[in-house]
Amino acid sequence: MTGKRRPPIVGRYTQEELALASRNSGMPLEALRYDVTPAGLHYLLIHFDIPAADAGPWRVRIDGLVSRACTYSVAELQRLPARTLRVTMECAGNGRGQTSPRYPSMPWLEEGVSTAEWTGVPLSVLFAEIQLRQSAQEIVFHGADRGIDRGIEHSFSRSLSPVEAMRDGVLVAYAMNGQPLLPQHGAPLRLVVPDWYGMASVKWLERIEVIDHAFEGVQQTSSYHFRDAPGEKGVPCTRMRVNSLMAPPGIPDYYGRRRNLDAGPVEILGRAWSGDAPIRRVEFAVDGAWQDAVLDDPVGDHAWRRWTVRWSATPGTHELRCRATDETGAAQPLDPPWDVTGFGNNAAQRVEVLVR
Ligand SMILES: Nc1nc2c(c(=O)[nH]1)N[C@H]1C(S)=C(S)[C@@H](COP(=O)(O)O)O[C@H]1N2
Ligand SMILES: [Mo]
Repeated sequence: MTGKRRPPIVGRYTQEELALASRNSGMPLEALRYDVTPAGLHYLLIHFDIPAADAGPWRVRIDGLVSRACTYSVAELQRLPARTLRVTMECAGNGRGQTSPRYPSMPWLEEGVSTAEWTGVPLSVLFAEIQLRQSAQEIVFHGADRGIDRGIEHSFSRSLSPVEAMRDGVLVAYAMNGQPLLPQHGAPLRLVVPDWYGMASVKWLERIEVIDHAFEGVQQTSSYHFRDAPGEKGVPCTRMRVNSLMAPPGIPDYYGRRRNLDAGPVEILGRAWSGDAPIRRVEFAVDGAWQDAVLDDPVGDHAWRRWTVRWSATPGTHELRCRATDETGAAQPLDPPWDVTGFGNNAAQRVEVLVR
């Protein structure tokens, strides 16, 4: 399934981008102060409409190439062994709004990332009782939300290989930060795939289907690929690239959100994450002069790492930046990496400040 791709945009934002940006809120960067993002501040990405869903009658069906098909209610899942995991989730399109030309889609600047504590049943626990048939090749996770993209009507569905799906930490989650899932985060059930970009964590999960071929849904083969040129097959988006953000210091100007602060010592706080490996290093720059930030101890295998740096702010206009490196040696680029549909922009953040 391919469908028609939209032509790129240079310059002013469109009415359609504004409508998407109003529906899909980002995490305000001052919320970087929280280890776990309060549920109401967690970023949102909803392709279609939030489906009407009552936890009581909701069932998730497991079928296809399995030893026996079965369905679970939310209450039945809650009686199985549970696991709670702190997971940093980032939208693969985060940073798209800072690329040019940009693909017409959700125009995130940099705020499409958050961390939550998800509770649910490990998928490996569910599949301990249901065997995959020999011919099983992929496991498809179907959401209940439906819409049209590039002229093709579909439900939001994504697949994983059995090895990825059974990986430690992959959950069918029914709670977020200790509360039942909110409607916008997939109530009553969603998949949570730690370390991967957010599109893998299918919300409003109603069916888990085991198939004997490569799944070719719109959200699998047409979208969520890194592509250098239109028409290329591309490379699937999977794990989150190394990335970091700082909470902009000082106070903002209302309309431009430019930062103002007083001269003198200031502590800058931020977070760094990577879906590939632990964070090794975070650097911070004032006007292009880089120094190492101080890393806090890690707080989980799948969660962002807090960092701080002290800066003696001197009067004038300055550009602050931060950049992380993970244990594979991958570091954030200084300029946005090129991608046709604007995925994976992990360029080092820029914050302009006026010191008084
Ligand atoms: N069913 C369904 N699942 C979905 C989506 C969706 O639109 N429908 N959006 C995906 C994308 S692109 C992201 S980034 C995450 C966002 O999860 P959140 O809104 O809970 O932060 O959900 C993913 N799961
Ligand atoms: Mo996303």
